[in-house]
Amino acid sequence: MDLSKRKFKEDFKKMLTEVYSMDISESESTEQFFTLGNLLRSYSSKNWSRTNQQYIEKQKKQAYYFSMEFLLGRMLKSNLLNLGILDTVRNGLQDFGIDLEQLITIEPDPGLGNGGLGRLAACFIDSMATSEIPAHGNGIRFKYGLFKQKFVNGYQVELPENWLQNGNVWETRKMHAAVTVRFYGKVWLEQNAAGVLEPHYSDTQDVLAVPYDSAVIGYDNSTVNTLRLWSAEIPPKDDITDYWSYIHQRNQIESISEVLYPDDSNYEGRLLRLKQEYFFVSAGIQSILRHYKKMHLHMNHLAEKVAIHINDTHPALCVPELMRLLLDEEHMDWDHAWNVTVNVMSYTNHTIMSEALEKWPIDMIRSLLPRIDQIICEIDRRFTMKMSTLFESALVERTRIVEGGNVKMAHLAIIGSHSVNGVAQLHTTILKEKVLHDFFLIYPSKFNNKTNGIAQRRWLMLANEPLRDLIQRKIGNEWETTPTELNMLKAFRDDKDTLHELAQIKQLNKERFAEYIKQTMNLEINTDAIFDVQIKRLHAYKRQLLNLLHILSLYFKIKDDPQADIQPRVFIFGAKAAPSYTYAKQIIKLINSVADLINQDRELENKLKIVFVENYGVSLAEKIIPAADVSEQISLASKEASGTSNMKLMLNGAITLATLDGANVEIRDRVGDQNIMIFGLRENEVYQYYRDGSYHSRNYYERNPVLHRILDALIDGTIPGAEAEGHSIFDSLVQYGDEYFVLRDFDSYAAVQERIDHLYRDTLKWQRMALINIAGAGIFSSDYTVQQYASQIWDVSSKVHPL
Ligand code: 7GP
Repeated sequence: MDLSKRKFKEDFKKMLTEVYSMDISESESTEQFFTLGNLLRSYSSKNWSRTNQQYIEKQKKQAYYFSMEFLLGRMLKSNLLNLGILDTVRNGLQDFGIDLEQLITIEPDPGLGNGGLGRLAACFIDSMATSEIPAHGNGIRFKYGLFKQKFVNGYQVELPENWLQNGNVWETRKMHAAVTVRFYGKVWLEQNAAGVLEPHYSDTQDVLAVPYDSAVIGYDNSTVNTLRLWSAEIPPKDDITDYWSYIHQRNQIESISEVLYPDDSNYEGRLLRLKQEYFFVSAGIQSILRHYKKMHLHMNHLAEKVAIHINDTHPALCVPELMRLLLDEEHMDWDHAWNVTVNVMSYTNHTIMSEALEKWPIDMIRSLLPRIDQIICEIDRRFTMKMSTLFESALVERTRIVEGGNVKMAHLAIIGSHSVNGVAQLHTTILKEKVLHDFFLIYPSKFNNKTNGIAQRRWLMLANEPLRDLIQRKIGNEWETTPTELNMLKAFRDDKDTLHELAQIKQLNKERFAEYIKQTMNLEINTDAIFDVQIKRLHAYKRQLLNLLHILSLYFKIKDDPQADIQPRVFIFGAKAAPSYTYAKQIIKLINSVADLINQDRELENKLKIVFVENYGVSLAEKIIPAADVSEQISLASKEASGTSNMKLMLNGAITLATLDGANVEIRDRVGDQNIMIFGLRENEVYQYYRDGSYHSRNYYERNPVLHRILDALIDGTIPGAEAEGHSIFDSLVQYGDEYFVLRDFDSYAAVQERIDHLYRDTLKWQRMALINIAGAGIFSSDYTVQQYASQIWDVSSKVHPL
């Protein structure tokens, strides 16, 4: 938008007076933040209503991204950037003596997600608006986001994250768009006067779903889409007879949107979770149909105007819920309703971890959602009947929805969708050949790949302004909207000045991060050291443990020979563990104890440090990633569906140290073997071990003296404070088979780490690799990913043609 500094300053002063009756000199950061937030809302409001109007007028097909999680991060700077007024506002505020960087910290970091899946959803909505795709987010307005992590004595402690405490400046409550969601009760079918079977309900518990809408502002265009998050409330009543039972009921209802479940890649079959899933699914679909009806088209044409995306299985009840509405409210017959439903729905799988696959006890569904239960059973009956004529019975049994008293949500999502996609090439191949092979035999054409992506606006333009400036000076700014243009940077691969500048920028970012760590953790880190970063959820398959064992090997090397020629390192970890995931929490404690051991040792000063940041989330990622030299992507091959921190780190010039897992494979293809550090078992070797059962981790402990010594350190008191954890982790690796092949991959990991140690010494060579990584990262922009979803899955328009 066009905005002069003068106009902005006038607007800001006026808004401050209107809202707070204050002068700038009287105002504090909080008032200033809310004033700016309100101002941005007013700047984008016209485009927001115009975008909606246009969608209606042109009868545009719209996509709705249903996701339990949207891990947005702070929105102030991102909105300023997308509106094109970041510098104007920064300068205007400066004239008032207000520092924008300080102001942004007033905004809480909305942690409405666990990890990759939720952050992907946030990158996607940004990219959808930027690519002018008519698509919106639909989710839950959790009162409490993902817990706040604290370390007490090295242990993870979880505290509530009350992000809404001071209100959310970006949202608008839309009472007129509220809908009712029904739980429990009895349902029966009765013929009406016209002879049509109609469902009747009694004794239901009704919940009012109230939407809170936020603007999703496109970058450098006039598109403003909507993120709609639902909040659960008690429906208004004017006949309250028992006050206390009313309060009780109210609390029970409000608990539905109270708190995000903190499990990542893990399934817990709790009733409240099922309520949450149905709640936002039913509310979302009801509101979509309400909107659709404004176009006065027959329901048979729904799929021509509406696409609904099921982000992992959490919203899989979309399938029976749309069926319910089409059958019961719109009186369609089953076959037509089913045809519409399948054409509307599409589904993404985000993990192959079997513990993440949702299965709900059919009895739980029957009591909570009696009509949905009937519909699921009927879908299942028809599926098995039809498939029995085409496939062997064992395959039909394996693929049916209701089995062993459980509803398999992935099966429901696959059967009820026209498209099923994985999130990286390797992941999709594994789905087709292994995890979902039976379904691939039944529906080969449903399967497709959409490799994940990241929003380069947040992860480069905002997080790393010095790098952004350098890129702009070298190749202009075409890449901001056509990210593969970053390729042009390759022309500078041998340009010493550019490479030196790159090195300087990295150094600056490292110094900034070091300063932050000094302030927040009271820890000094050597900025000449290699900053070696592993930031992601704590999960055994991601193998933070492998990283830690290698750190211990360096520790012993230096202790044995204080003069050892080792490049100084700072190992940076950020990771939350699910509160019920004991093993992951033990690993956190162990890392913290090793950190204490190393960080307090004078002999290691400036050579080795561990920084385990508390409460890792989007805002911390924005500080860490620009400062990273090495990007640890070391999951056991076949286990990480894609990964997205690998893309963010690469875009910021870190060198990837990786197994050939998830999207690492595509990163390797992009930058070439010379510019990435690959190690470890390949996916087919892992499966070979599974088949022949020939991996015996104990042999590695017994036969590899380096490993032997490191593993003994876990149990012989070398690491004070973590004796119990050390024993338990030792046992998991040596005694109980080492499920994720940590010991098997150790040597190959350590060897590559040593190569990194040498490579880093040659600054030009290192920065040349960094430059090639930055140049190659464009293809991993979520702009391209959503453009492919738009054209290949949703069939909705988008501005730029897909690659
Ligand atoms: C994650 C995957 O672990 C990660 O590899 C991928 O990059 C990301 O999704 C986005 O596709 N999965 C989750 O965050 C998750 O909770 C369980 O999966 C359903």
